[in-house]
Amino acid sequence: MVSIDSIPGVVLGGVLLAALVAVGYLRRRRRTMADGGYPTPSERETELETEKPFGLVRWFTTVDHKDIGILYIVFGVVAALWGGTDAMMLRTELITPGKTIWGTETYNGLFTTHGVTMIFFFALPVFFGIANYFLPMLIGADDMSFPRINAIAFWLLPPSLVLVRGGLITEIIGKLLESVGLSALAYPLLALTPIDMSWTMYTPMSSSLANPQIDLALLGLHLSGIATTMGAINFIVTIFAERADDVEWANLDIFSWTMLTTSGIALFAFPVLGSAIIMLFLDRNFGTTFFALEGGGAILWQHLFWFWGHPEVYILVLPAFGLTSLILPKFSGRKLFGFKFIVYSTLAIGVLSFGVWAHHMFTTSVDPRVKASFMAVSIAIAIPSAVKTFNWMTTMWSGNIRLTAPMILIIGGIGTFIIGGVTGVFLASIPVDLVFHDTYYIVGHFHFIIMGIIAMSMVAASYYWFPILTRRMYDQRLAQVQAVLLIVGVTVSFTAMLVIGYLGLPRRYAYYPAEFTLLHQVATAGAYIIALSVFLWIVNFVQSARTGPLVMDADVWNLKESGQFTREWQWFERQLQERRGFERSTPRTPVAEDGGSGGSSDVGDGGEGGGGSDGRDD
Ligand code: HEM
Ligand SMILES: [Cu+2]
Repeated sequence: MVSIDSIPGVVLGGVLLAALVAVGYLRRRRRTMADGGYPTPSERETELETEKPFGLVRWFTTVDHKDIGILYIVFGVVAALWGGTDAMMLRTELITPGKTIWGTETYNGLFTTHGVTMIFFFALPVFFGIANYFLPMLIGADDMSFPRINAIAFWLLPPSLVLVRGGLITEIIGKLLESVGLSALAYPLLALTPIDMSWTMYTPMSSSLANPQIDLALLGLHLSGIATTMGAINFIVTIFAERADDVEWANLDIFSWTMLTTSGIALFAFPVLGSAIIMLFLDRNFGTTFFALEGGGAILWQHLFWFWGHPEVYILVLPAFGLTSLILPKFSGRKLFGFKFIVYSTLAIGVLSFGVWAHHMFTTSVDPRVKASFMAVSIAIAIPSAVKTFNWMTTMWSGNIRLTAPMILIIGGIGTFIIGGVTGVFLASIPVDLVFHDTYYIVGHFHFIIMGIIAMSMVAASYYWFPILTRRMYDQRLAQVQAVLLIVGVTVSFTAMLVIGYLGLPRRYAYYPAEFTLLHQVATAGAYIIALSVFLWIVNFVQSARTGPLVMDADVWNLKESGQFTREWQWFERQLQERRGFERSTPRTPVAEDGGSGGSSDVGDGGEGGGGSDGRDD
């Protein structure tokens, strides 16, 4: 055994010193970074070219809202690809009625991890990322109110994703250990298999399954809930406290309004889920009886879960509404019609969303008179949603519509939202729900919203703000093709599911009667089209971010014409001007950051007239 005395003092001293130097170095680097507090005048001057640490250190230590926004978005996209792989595996299994590739156990694991990953780690993080990047700019703030909490909230997510999805990873590590003869170490790892209780985690199944991975997943979900709550508080405080002097409530932009409402809902919903998860954890491990028969029973879990679960769907869809309301007018050449009513309807949805949870429990033993009131509120919530839809249509009415990729996606999103919403109104009606409950109709319904307006508005935003994010332009033709493919894929896949459900096939089964084969194959074909479009989006995004034509004129979308050149674009214009000024006085070497050839065109042609519309042909 090596004892501490046997290590030479010089070595210990050296290690200690190296550690101190590293800490000091990091601290010195950090001092020059915006910490969102109160910058000194000299810091304010260098705001645009703030020095940041390089490489990984920068990304691990950043507290800048734009960097954190990008981290969130990248994380969300990675999670979506992982959850999307699950979806593709599910759909592939369903190509034939019997066993195609995966058996029932794997299938059960897949639809659970798919649902959990998409809901917790894709949809919300991406919106939080978009909001982190753009919301401070839209309201004229320097940063979020609590930049460090912002960073912590993000960094809780990767560990929670690993905790939730650990089963697969531990299985691989366990098998590896076993193969080199370390069975003792491998055994506990192999005991963790992917969770298969569905994303709703209904008791008694979730409380009685032996798999210890479920406990880890519960802890992971709890952690992600803490992260979301921290993020929500940050958005609320930022919108209240950091608005520029000329940003009143009356002219607060629509995306910030929806983020404010979403954060408000999250603030009340997530603690309930967090508590329920802890109760379930205690039931599983410490013999409490919250959800046992002699305690609250299985229905208690459903009440608590859906008290979070229904508001959650609005937490996800409100930012999508916000992006729709924000982007649509830009390509309609008109101001958003009925701004005030869109804000009011957002707030109305925020309040009503807490009064509808039991529509997920229409087939349970809940008192029928109680259910009837939930039916009434559920149908009522269609009204504010319809207000928005009609306002969007009116905004487009006799507008000067430009079918750019973001606009195609926004229109597609409105269309899918109408289908998802109308099928939802049917489900809100108790007699109809009794027929459709737990059939593919449900899967079709919520995917029209989730893969429809929610995913489409995200992709639309990625194109719309692409120049700000990368200072380059993407391939617009490819983007239009991608947009159309996404709309076609979603419509084909989930319409087929609505029909399958209408014919009465229950969901969550790996095997099904042969007469559904054709419809299932159509749904799978649609899913492959979606996958293709996602692939094209990634290719276009990554490739254009590296080598796309540089943007010279901040008014990429001709927004000045219709008086909609909003704050984030003005910020972008200042950035471009700064850079050009900077570049004129300091000639750049060819290895400068834009990378050789691209860099020179940045300085060339004296700016204004030339660029901006590179590659813009529609
Ligand atoms: C390519 C896109 C997608 C495809 C093909 C797809 C497909 C599926 C399939 C086949 C199921 C299982 C249905 C069953 O077995 O009963 C499912 C369930 C689910 N999906 Fe997706 N999905 C996609 C995208 C998404 C997205 C983006 C989200 C969320 C933001 C999402 C959330 C869910 C949820 C919550 C469930 C319910 C899981 C359950 O029933 O326990 N999906 N999806
Ligand atoms: Cu609901």
